[in-house]
Amino acid sequence: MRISLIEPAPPGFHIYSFVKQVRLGLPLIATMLRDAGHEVDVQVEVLGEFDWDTILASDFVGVSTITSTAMKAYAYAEKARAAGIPVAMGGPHVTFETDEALEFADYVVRGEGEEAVFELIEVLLGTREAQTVVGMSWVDESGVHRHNPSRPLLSSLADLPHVDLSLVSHHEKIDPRPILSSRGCPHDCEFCSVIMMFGRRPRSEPEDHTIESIRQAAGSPIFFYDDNFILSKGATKALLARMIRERLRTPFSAQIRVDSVYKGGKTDHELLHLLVEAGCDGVYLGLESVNPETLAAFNKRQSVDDIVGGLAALHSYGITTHGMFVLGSDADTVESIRETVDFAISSGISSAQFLTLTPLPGTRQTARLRAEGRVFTNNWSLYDGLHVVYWPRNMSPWELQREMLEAHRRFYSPRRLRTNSRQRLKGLLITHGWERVPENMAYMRELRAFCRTNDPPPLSQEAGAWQPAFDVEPAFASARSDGAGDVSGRVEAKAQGFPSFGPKATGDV
Ligand code: B12
Ligand code: SF4
Repeated sequence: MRISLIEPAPPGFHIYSFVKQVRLGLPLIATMLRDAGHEVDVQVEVLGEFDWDTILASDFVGVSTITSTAMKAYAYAEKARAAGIPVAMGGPHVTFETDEALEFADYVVRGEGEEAVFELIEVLLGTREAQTVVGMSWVDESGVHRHNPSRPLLSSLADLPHVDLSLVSHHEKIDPRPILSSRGCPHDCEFCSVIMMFGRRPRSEPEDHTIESIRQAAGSPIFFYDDNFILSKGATKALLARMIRERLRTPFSAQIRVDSVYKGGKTDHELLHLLVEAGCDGVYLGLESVNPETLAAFNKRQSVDDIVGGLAALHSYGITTHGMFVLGSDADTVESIRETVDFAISSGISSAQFLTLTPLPGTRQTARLRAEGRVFTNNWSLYDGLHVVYWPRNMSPWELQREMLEAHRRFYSPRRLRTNSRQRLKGLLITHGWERVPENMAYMRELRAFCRTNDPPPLSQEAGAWQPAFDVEPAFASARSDGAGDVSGRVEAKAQGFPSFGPKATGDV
């Protein structure tokens, strides 16, 4: 079969607008399909414009999406479908918003797609019945949405091939080189969609496999995509020691929990030493907040002492830190947000993102906020952490929006440019630039007006009583209609008034 797999770029200007990265699901599936004899290409919009001639000459199109790219993904799915090509969608958004996605695609693969995609191809070739593909949802001849039972997670990652990034158009732009050595995380943060998608029983690939991927990177900088690179200290230490032993020292960055290097007053010097010796030059830390009540509300199981001690330990070994903060928990006030920003400024972290809490589909937190009637728009293009889309408990959405922007303004103030000037200049340009983009200015005007004319939903609402508040939903029509482009008015219409969140037959992957 001739197959095109595509991933849309996030709409608008974003703190990640200059990051040239791909999610690895499509390149991995492409590698497997190519090895099985299919002709496959992967197109990722952040790397370059789509080649629609190639896409529309395919026998099958697969579209991958997260929430912030969903509106574009739907538009692209419609475009391919209008050309008579069968379309399947996959990724964390459509796994949990399956009925919505089936309005634009013929098939939705929920959860992990490595096995399901081969069975789907058999369906397309007419050798298999759609209802036998576990983990797939589809539209039957009479237009009814059918949801097959969920597919269990892959029991092991050992049999997966090395991802061949050369299948991705413009792959030479990808920097740093991504490696994913594990899936899932044993923790249980309330806002996290990773555990809903990839599970709480972490699965790591065999060490040999990771070592081979590092070898293939041939000294190019690496970014480990693992949601939690230090899942098991023993295994991570063994991997790092082997990198050093086999002279595979290479600059790399990874996402870790700050309490991996410092917990309860104890610093893990051995781990820090190995990280540095193996080439680790930066870590991404989900610090979230220094408000202990926020950490507890998120079920983060990380103390402020862990944050302070962990940062000091990392900095003492010369490892740079990117702090990822989430503003707007039910325990947050304007004051506690400002304290978190004060902390970020004084803590010595090199770069930071202060994103607003975002009710991503599939999480416990989202179910709760929706049930409480606090999510006021389903314009997914706004779900990038830079737009407030729900009612916080102790402030208005407008106040939270203002605090988020002010947090970036303060962290990336021109006065602080002296220290780590390259990183800070980039941050300053992005965060100050964001507020000057016309569509963002229009969004902020609309949000402000919305907060002036609407009261927060009563706190007493029972869980399960969620009703979409269409009467108060602002259209945000001016914001982010760019994703729909010239493709379909239906997608734009969706951005302005989504249908209700019906009961989901899916979401239990
Ligand atoms: C790398 C990464 C990034 C990179 C690049 C992302 C990019 N190009 O979009 C950077 C750092 C830029 C980034 C930024 C952001 N990210 Co990010 N990121 C990731 C990360 C860590 C790894 C992605 C990956 O390779 N996964 C592993 C592969 C194997 O999974 P996969 O690609 O989803 O594919 C599998 C299935 O989904 C399925 N599948 C997927 N597509 C398709 C298509 C078809 C046809 C089929 C059959 C199957 C299928 O099969 C695949 C194999 O099993 C994930 C976490 C995670 N574990 O996935 C978060 C994640 C994708 N990011 C997330 C978010 C929210 C963001 C941000 C919006 C905000 C933020 N928190 O910072 C920003 C902005 C990104 C944007 N583009 O809008 C969320 C998305 C959740 C959601 N519902 O939207 C995730 C899941 C993490 C989380 N917090 O929950 N991110
Ligand atoms: S530690 Fe990170 S990956 Fe694990 S559940 Fe919490 S937010 Fe998700």
